[in-house]
Amino acid sequence: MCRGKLKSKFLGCLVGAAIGDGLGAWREGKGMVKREEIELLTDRLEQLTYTDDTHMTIGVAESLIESNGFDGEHMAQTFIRNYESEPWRGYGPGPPRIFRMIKSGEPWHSAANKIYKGGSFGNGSAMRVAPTGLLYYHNSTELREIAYKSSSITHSHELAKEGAALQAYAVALALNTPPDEEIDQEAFILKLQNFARNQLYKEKIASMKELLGEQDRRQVVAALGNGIEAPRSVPTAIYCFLSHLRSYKDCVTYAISLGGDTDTIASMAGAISGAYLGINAIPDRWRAKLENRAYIEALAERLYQIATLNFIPLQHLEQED
Ligand code: F2R
Ligand code: MG
Ligand code: MG
Repeated sequence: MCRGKLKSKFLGCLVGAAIGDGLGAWREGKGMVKREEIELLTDRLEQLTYTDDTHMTIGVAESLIESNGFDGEHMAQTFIRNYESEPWRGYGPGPPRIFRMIKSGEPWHSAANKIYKGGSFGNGSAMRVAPTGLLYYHNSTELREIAYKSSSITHSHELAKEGAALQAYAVALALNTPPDEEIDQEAFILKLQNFARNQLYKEKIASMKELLGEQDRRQVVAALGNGIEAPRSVPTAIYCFLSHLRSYKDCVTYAISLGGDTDTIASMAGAISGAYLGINAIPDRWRAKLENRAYIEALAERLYQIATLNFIPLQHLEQED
């Protein structure tokens, strides 16, 4: 893959995640909706304002860039700084409580154990993990380790950490496949199966395979979920991508049509689709409406520079075409 294509995929991933969030935010917590209605809604919106999903994704990217890799204290302080400057972004209940604990002196690596039983298994750490999938796209061991650690700042439950790692891994798999190369859905699912360590996720991934080609969206929601919990949204987002491989627009529109946690599922699906197809696959009229687009693109470019400076595998080095 040439450098230009790889950079386009980094941009597609972060911009794709933010647009999925901004579009999906209008249907969060609501039921299923026809795809035509989503099209009408997107035409009416003047600006795509993003929510906590993108706000925290920006925080992960900023911290990975400023620290040249993962630094837990730095990332926690970045989340706190961003939250305090824009607390109205629609955060889940858990993270603000954790931010207050850390500000009161609780270490970043233990605060998250103090909420819920066994820590949170909400999807808040998977929804923000795309920059980790980008930066560690060449090393799945490191990718898992950093996904777990970055999750544990706010979401220390095994299901949240595993959900974040799976989402990051899906981003990396998509990034590693040239956009003009067909993704083999079954091979992609097998890689996810081999990567997953948790039984519930293994079962959900097995369901994905059975659902490919399913026309009834109710069956998809019944099997995979559309909720705020990581195991009821991460597999759904990956499925939205796998069932709409060739179109970013169809992937994100389908994700929103499933109802439930639509900003988050569309954001995670959009991150994977953008990482596969690249920035030019995202409709211009959507890109033009995205709030803070120049900054999000600048973060993606910086991640690209760091990731490729540190590592470009030989098979990725090809002449520009
Ligand atoms: N907060 C929202 N949406 C609500 C409305 C927003 C509105 N439009 C507005 O503008 O105000 N969306 C965002 O939150 C989700 C991510 O949440 P996160 O960060 O995971 O939060 P939390 O609190 O950690 O977990 C979410 C819920 O999951 C349940 N839960 C988690 N762990 C649990 C455990 N161990 N036991 C029992 N339940 C557990 C709880 O109900 C948590 O509240 C995204 O959708 C984002 O878009
Ligand atoms: Mg949100
Ligand atoms: Mg949400």
